[in-house]
Amino acid sequence: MPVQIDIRDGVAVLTLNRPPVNSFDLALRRDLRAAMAMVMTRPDVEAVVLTGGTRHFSAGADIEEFASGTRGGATAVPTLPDLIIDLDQAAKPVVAAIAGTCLGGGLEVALGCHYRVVAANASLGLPEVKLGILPGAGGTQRLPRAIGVKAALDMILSGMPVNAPTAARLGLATLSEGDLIEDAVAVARQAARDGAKPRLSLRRAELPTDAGADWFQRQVDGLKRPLPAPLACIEAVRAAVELPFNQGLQREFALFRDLVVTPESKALQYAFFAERRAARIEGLAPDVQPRSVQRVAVIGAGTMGAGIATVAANAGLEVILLDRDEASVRKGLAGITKGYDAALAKGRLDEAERDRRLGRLHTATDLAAAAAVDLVIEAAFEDMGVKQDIFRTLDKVCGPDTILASNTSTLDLDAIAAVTGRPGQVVGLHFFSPAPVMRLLEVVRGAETAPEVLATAMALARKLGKVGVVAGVCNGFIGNRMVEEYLRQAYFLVDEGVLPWHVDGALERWGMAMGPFAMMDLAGNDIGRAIRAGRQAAGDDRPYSTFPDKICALGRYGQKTGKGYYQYDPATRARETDPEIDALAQAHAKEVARDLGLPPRVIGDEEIVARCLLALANEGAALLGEGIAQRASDIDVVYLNGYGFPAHKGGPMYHADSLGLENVLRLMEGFLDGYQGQFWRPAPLLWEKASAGRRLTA
Ligand code: 3H9
Repeated sequence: MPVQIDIRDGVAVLTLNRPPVNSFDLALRRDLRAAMAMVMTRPDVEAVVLTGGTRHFSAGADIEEFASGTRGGATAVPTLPDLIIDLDQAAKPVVAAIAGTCLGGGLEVALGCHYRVVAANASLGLPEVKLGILPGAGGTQRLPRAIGVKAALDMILSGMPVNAPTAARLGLATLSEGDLIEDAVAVARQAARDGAKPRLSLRRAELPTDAGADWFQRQVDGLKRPLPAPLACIEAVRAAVELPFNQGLQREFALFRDLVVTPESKALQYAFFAERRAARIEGLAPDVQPRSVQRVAVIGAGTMGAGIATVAANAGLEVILLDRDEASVRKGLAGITKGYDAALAKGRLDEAERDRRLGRLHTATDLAAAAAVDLVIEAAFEDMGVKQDIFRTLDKVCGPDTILASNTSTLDLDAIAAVTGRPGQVVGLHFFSPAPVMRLLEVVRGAETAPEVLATAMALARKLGKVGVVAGVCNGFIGNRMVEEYLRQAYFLVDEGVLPWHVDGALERWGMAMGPFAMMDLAGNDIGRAIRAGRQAAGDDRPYSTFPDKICALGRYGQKTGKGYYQYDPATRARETDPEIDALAQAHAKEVARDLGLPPRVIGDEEIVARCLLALANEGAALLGEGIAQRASDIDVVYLNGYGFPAHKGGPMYHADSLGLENVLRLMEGFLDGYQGQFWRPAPLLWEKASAGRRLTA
């Protein structure tokens, strides 16, 4: 049964039992309504405790229902708001006993209860804004009444959960010191004795007197991006302050219904499920189990290696950080310690936790130190010879069950695996920089990678808090192979007279976190040059703009040298346009125009965005067709988590689908006659799907 009922000496304990996460689908809503009606009429029940087990009180409304329309959907009766009104209006006291996640509609249910008691592992939040919606079951009306308007809007706009001590400090819940259910039952009994049923719906939501009349407008002005969901969140909380409770509820639900069908929300809902789908490995036999990974060695104590070691230590793994000499490992460890100290200073970490993490980090200068680990992650210099040497040695010194992983971003994993006697135990783990921050982890499956090893790598990604995406072997795997085409177009645009800041501006206005030139300044223009040189050496003779090499020749490698396509404030790293770059770009475009006889032409934002993004989608379709990615949505997950693609646009493949593949083909056909038009031949899969009237992401 979705709701289990246990009557304990006058208190009915209702346990939500809808695996995996107690999301409030229609079945759970109906069953909870029936259970509530039943216990309200039973004379031997004087109060109710509502709980959800130890891991998930509830993950909120069932997101899958949003897409399924009215019948059986989020608006089918009883709706979540209906159910919460039942709880609020219940004649007997209702206590929410919360352990684990209590999110979205789950927290709204708890807010509808008269009391809330939380276990130490509780995490409470209203993440709806991340799905492009707002809390539509009273959250925007009750939370401000529970913890004040400012704190409530903060939680609603950030979508970030609070932990149990914070919830207690905010006055959202009482912290259970012992057994959660026993404590909640005690609260319920006391309330029954007192006849107390404090209802948030009867409280007022007021702004503090010092907030000022234009407080809500300032919240709107302060939004990073005025997307529909955050705007509606502010409007709904304003209604909590300005309208009677019931009218506020109606306003909120009307806003919810409008939001749930916006393109932004649909893209965000898609992204939510795409991320979960990415965890599944196609064709994996059900009996394949991941191995346990407790001890890892990281080879290379540079920025990437130290970052990976940090991620592993943070996740509770024992780590050996290895490099050729003492000075290098000491430098790596010092960097890690500095990072922890900075987190400590910002209050993100306490001293005990920092010391625990540092205690898991060990250093060594001999690869033999990796003999007994479960997994080695090589993050040495990006050079095939260097990597093959390391793998040859590792193969000799490591135990037969040790998995050998490479963090290569472009090199042929199979050629690395081939120098070992255990190619089945070799896998790619391509972290993105900075490793502790970036969520993406490309898990590269070599031709011989054993299913168990792949499953272990994906399980490890989850343990490390990363989003693992399986990729096949090719130059650049999923993300960097596609970005090459994106950058190619960006540089071609400069060839045609568009200034770098204009290209970046157009894409950033469209929603990218960073335009391609700012991105390369961050990654290092010398790194880009080395990758291009590697490709050319491997026989890639496709045309490329000479502009980036000209910039590199000036030593303008990007942020690390203070200058790249922009100039950077040494203290703040704030970027500024540089007249020198404008002049260079103009001179470069003149040269190209003269050499190729190009007619002058004005290129606007629309074309810039279309060319850069469709180059991504076309290459994505190519690699999907080749089987490098398992599914189109995995490609989107890569771009959303590794390349600053805006989540509310769903990813490059979803974006192409949103435009309509026929329109995409039409646009590409238009570019075919333009400058370097040969790059606009549609990938066979794109052509196929468009012709069949299908989508890439279906
Ligand atoms: C809302 O509440 C709206 C209301 O305000 C108004 C209504 C009128 N629905 O993430 P996991 C599935 S909006 C449906 O791997 P974890 C998920 O797809 C909701 N399905 O586990 C996966 O399925 P599968 C606001 C859901 O332990 C499985 O559960 N709430 C939902 O790493 C396991 O998920 C949120 O935004 C859902 N709500 O993390 C919270 N949640 O196995 C969304 C999960 O088939 N959820 N599933 O792939 C989460 O953040 C995480 O899932 C959670 C667990 C932290 C709960």
